[in-house]
Amino acid sequence: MDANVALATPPVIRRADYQAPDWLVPEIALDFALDPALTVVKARLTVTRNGAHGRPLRLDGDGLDPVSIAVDGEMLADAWRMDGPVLVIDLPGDAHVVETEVRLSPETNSQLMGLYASGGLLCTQCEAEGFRRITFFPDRPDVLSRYHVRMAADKTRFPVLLANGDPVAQGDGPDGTHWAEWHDPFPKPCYLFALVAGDLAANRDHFVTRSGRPVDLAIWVREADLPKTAHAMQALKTSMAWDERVYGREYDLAIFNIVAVADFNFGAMENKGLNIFNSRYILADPDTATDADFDAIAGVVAHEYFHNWSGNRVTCRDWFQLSLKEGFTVFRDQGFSADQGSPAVKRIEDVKMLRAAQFPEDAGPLAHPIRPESYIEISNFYTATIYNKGAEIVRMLHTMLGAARFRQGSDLYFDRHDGEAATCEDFVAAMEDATGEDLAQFRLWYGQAGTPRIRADLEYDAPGGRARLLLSQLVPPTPGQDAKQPMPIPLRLALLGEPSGKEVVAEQLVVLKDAQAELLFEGVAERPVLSINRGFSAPVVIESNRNATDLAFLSANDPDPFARFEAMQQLMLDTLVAGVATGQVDHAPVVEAIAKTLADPALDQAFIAECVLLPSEAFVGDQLLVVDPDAIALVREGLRREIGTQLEKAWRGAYAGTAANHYAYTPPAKGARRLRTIALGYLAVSGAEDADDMAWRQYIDADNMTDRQGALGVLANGHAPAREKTLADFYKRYQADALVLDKWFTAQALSTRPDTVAAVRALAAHPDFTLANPNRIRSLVNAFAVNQRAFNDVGGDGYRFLGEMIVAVDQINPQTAARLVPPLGRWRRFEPVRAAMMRSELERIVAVPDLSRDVYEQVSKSLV
Ligand code: 0A1
Ligand code: ZN
Repeated sequence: MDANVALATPPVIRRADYQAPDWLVPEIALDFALDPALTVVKARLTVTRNGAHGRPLRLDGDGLDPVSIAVDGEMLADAWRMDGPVLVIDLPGDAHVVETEVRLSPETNSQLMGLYASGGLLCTQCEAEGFRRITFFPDRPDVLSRYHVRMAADKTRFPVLLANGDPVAQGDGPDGTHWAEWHDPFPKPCYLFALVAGDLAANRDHFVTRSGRPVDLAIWVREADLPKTAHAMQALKTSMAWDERVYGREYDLAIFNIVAVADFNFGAMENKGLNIFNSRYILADPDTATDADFDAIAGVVAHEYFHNWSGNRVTCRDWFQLSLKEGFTVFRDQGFSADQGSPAVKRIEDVKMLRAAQFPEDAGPLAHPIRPESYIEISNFYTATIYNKGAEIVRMLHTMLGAARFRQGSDLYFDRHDGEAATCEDFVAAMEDATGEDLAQFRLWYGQAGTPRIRADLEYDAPGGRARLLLSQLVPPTPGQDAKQPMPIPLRLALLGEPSGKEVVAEQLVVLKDAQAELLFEGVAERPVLSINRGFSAPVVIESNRNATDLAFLSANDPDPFARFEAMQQLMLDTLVAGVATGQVDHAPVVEAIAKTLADPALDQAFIAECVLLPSEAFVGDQLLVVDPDAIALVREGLRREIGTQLEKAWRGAYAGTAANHYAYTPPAKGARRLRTIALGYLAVSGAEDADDMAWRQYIDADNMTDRQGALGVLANGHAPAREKTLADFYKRYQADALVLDKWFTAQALSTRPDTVAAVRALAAHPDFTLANPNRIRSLVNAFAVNQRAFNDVGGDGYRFLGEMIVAVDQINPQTAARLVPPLGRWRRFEPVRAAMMRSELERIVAVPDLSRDVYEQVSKSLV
């Protein structure tokens, strides 16, 4: 058995082994005879030898059988061979034309990589390595080609035929078919190739670039969904203008198409001139999409659009450089979203996301630097570390250089590498060359994994009017990296005088470069309180000697909104952690701080809403050496109840003050809706008799999905008769709308009720549940796995359920299955009984024969 496992162990790809491609492909012509059951793909590659070597041409394939192969017009009989899935051809000269033909079956492609069928459409997904499932090709991002695409299909079933670039010709063919030709003038790596065929309708619009070039915009959806595309279109136009203004980047083709598909592994894909989206990031109207959905749509539309420069015009040399395009593009979309609404609230949301998804990754068995050293399956590296920590690292450059110099750096990067496949090193070098800043030590951020812990202790000598700040940093060990070097940590900090609330030391940017540092401040006339890592200037954990009084003071007085939120979070966290450790919870400081925040007329409701929420059970667990989910739930629930009961009047006031009026998608109206449901949640835990009734009224009277889903979420946690009534009504109303039905599954999967595991098992057998649709899997299974109580149910059935799902989904869609593994991978952090159950679930999975590389990598690494 061990020998078999060793034999079957998939190869490890290493960054250090990078070699330039042996052969380049400057031109490719593709010809598709499209049919869901049997599609014929003919490819014509112009290949040129790259450098002086005698090596053969190696073309990647995955599940492909060559039907025919020709070189320079001659059919080859024996000058080719298969090396596993790779087609190897010996070529005598330095330039040749290679033609291949393969057959595909899109309708049975359940992995959703390559060419596949979704709801009657045919579409492609090629990033990272899906193009090799369509045709034989050197499937690596540093081979850039000009694409000519011809496709033919049945005209009735597939009236719309789209590919990258510009349409150049179209016409009718035999037997009810028609055809179209597209040409993309920009050389691109094959992961950016796309085509779509189907019965689609377009929301069309228009944009004129700042240099006066007209661009036709179209969002393609099923005809019935057209009314739900207005928000995405608005976001597209706004992001095009934003990228011109903030980064000086203009769009470069005459057409920009977006297509929405129902079955999609990730969020969306930036194929050149033809973005393909998971429909959940396009379709929205107030009745079916929440405020969070609207925000996410704008963010993802912007993200994919911004990739046209950060990803497409300048692409990645190899997949180890993935964060070059993803981290930078997330930073860009975060800036865009911040500019559309409240920058402070956006920053809070981004940091919460980082803490929920990336910090645990950085602290667990799958930790990796933003530029990894090795992988088994690259799809597993589309992680919160590559994306969100990657964005934080770009943000630190922005903070240290300042906006103007950062812009000089990004201009130089785009100019220097336009049309090239670049590296993270190229990005840092451009920042350095444009600004003269020495970024030698900063490069450590690209190679070292783990979240740095910063110790910050402030001492005050009152008679001398002196304050001394002792700073130190520790980058914890991570798999394969035992010893770490100190990194530059940019900390925006100030000292606030207590009680005046004035800055006794004005804000400054301190870059902690060494393991330890000491800062002295003179002339400090008032007791100072430390405000540090303002705006979350570095993605680190801060530990300090600030007590509950200091934190409460900051939560009421810090002029930096993020720091103010953060002080409240830290106060809550300290209270909860102490509660778990001692069994005693001192509610008063938290209750009082929340009361003050609720009553502060200077604060907007969206910001208040963020401040008054307790940190999640998962985040509390992340602070502890040994996680006991029952203890955490008990203490947190107790604190929630106190906040609800003691502040009942304030919550009623907040609820009344945010009473539903006519729906508008504006920052104040969004803030009101958010605070309203939070107030309802506190009233519900306080045991207020009318809370269930209020929730039902909110649900039934709502003129928007935010209020409706909010009320459903509150009711889902309880046992009131209104719960079943609401769930049944929701199902009946939205049964036909897959994206809304996902919310029905999620509301139940997130319930804090003790019977949730059984309920989720029953939902997995519901006729509307399917493993064929990734959104539906995520709505139930991924949601369940973040539900700390149900997933960690002490009987162990939550772990078993997830294990069963991983194995079942792996047969259909390995990428989606692999994304279910990390919650089990956290086993080491749990108390021994649960740790043993989680571990044995992973062992059961790894013993399953024919596991995908995707799941194998995640499970085997989680067991080490
Ligand atoms: N580049 C895309 C993410 C993406 C990656 C892989 C995919 O394959 C299923 C799909 C999308 C982005 O950052 O938006
Ligand atoms: Zn991206």
